[in-house]
Amino acid sequence: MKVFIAGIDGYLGWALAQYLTARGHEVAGMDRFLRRQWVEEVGSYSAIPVYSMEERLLAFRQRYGTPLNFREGDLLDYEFIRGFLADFQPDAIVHLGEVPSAPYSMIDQAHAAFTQQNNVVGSLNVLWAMKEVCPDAHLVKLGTMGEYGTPNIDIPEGFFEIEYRGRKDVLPFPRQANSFYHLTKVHDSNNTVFACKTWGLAATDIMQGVVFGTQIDEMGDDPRLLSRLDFDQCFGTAINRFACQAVIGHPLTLYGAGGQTRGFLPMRDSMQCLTLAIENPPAPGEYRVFNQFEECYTIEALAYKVREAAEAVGLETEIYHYDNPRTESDHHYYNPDRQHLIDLGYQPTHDVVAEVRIMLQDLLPHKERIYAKYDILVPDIRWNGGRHRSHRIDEAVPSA
Ligand code: USQ
Repeated sequence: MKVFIAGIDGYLGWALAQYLTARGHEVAGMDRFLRRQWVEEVGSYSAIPVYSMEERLLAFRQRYGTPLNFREGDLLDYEFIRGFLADFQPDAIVHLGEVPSAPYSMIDQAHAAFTQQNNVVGSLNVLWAMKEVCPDAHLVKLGTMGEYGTPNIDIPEGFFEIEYRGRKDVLPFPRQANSFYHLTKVHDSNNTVFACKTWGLAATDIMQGVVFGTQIDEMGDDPRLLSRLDFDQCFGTAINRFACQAVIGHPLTLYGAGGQTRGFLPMRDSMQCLTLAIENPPAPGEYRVFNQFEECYTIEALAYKVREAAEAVGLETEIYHYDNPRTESDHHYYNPDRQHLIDLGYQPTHDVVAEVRIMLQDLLPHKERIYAKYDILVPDIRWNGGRHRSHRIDEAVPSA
């Protein structure tokens, strides 16, 4: 199949380009390298060095024996995205080209406005370009489990049957996103539903949980093919941050009580799931939703798993609770479905500790590089405005 990836230079995009090419798909992609700039803006860099796109493209051609069809450009530049899609005529478009960070969107008005403009208008441009130049393509749109928030009832995959005042209907499950970033994904979902209904486009909206991991097997040992791995408060997701903290002996930063429960999945499972969605497209006009995660854990349980993996490679790790910079519930019910991907053959990896051990081994050679950013690991971006650094709210959690 011909697969177009928006955001191909990012954490997932670069890995997906390789995963798909290794399976015989023809891949094209675009990026404006904004992720590199945002991470620099918040005072950090990737723990694993990221090579220039020229070097990445060369390594790609050497490993896979085929060039990657890449163009630099912005989804906000409508003529650019329309022209690229018109030329490439993809069977599937995987849209990963958004700001992925809740804290970044909460820094101040300018960052909230930028995140909403970039994500919502960029996605709208993809929908319009599809309608105009490749209406038969399948859009695989990266949403987030965070669209649903943490309701006190089970979370279905996108829709649920509801009875109200004696009448029944199947309606979108309520969205209760908890940051201006997560809200962009809700707005994207609404626009995508509308485009499918009105123009007959086909789309899969992926409600993805929190991804972690440094590599997929396809990357081999060429450092130019590795994905980035962020650990700052904005672009580092929880387990990735914990693994980097463990490597340099920084206490793991649990926000609040640590009872926040989320669905998590290793990068290799994310690749498997996105590929299943691509290879099993919906019918024209269909909008479907996949909840995409391996298993649900509390953040505290994950911190213990990271500590267990760290101890196995000889690293002593402490876990501290910090006052939560986010406004979120840290004890709540959480029971989302994830049947659609299982029905398509998704086989979860199931071993978080083993995956974290691989991460630690990949990160240890970059210990000095991570250590140089020791001072930025405690968060200071607060959901209620302003910035001040979180403080410890208890003594270290004792050894299990
Ligand atoms: N957390 C900590 N300590 C940390 C970092 C995070 O306790 O050092 C807590 C947060 O308070 C939160 C949970 O861990 O309760 C998850 O935080 P996160 O930063 O790993 O993930 P989140 O902000 O929710 O966003 C990430 C991705 C985003 C994606 C989302 C999926 O950055 O793009 O949409 O995961 S989900 O969380 O299911 O909405």
